[in-house]
Amino acid sequence: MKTNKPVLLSGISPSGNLTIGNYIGALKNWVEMQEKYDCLFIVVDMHAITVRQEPGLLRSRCLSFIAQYLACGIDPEKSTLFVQSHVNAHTELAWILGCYTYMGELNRMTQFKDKSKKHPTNINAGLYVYPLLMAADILLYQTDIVPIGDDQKQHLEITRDIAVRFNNLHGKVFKIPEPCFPKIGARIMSLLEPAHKMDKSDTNSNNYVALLDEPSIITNKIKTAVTDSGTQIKTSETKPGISNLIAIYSVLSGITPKEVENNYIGKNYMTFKKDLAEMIVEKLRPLQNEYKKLMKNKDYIYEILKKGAQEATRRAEETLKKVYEKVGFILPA
Ligand code: ATP
Ligand code: LTN
Repeated sequence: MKTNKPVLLSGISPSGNLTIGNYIGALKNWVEMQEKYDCLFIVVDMHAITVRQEPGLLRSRCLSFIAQYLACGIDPEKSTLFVQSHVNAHTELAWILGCYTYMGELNRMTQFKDKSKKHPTNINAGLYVYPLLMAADILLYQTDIVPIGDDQKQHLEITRDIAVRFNNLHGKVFKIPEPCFPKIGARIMSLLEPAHKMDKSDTNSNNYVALLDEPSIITNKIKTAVTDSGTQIKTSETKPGISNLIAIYSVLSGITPKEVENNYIGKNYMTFKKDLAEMIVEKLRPLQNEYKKLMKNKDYIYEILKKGAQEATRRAEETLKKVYEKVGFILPA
């Protein structure tokens, strides 16, 4: 499936429930970029186990995430879709990259600090070296562009730093990837705590709208979402709650935040929230129907994953071989 198009790669970890934050920050853009780029999309199950997972649940969630990628519009004929643990080269390259990364660099990662606070009894080494595995995901495929939300900025920067360091020592082995952030919605905030980002592993499910939430649940969650004091439907730095809802409305309906504000001049929060909930329900309905159909045909999903892993392995091995040569390993005869 390798073409002359620039390579685009991104991944989501199969933890929690995919949310409209993941959709807006990642999936929606992936779907739109499939025409212009040679895309690889990964369910990064190895990243997921940096936080304790129940094995059976992880397995079914991984399959469910793939079905949700497909239901959102990822086309397996155009893009390579695969599960991280199916391609050995990711962990193999991650080890080598670790030998080209300083602890001081890893110590600066804010996601590590945040997750350590959230899971104080399980601050494991995997969580600490998480950025190395992400760097391997990206660098193995000579990736040009990585669409991500705002929270992943630092991980992309460290990937670039490691790649530049390796290339300076050994010659041009890795392409230096560029990040790509959505113009609106790079950071969708939590519904009840709009100072924090919407998080798919949040223990309080009222903080997010999941892609698979029932209509009545969506309506309820939007109804109880925190809005700020005042009555105006207007974006403002001092009003993170309503600003977040306007951003969600804007991206999902395809109109600008300004147009949303103009449509709601003189109307109250309740009317806005009712319309927003209806709009989300309608937007997610076709996706949910497609998801249900796909989950009835798991053989089809396994077939896509098999093809995806074969294609990804072939491409990843090319880079890994170059790396092995450069660092001085004897290649098997
Ligand atoms: P977890 O809570 O399980 O760590 P998460 O919701 O942060 O998960 P990730 O798997 O870390 O999700 O992210 C998948 C993709 O979705 C990334 O590109 C990330 O930047 C994007 N993303 C996650 N949350 C948001 C958000 N609230 N707004 C915009 N983009 C987001
Ligand atoms: N760390 C990312 C998920 C991720 C990723 C990647 C994103 C793992 N590997 C490669 C882009 C490219 C996150 O969103 N938590």
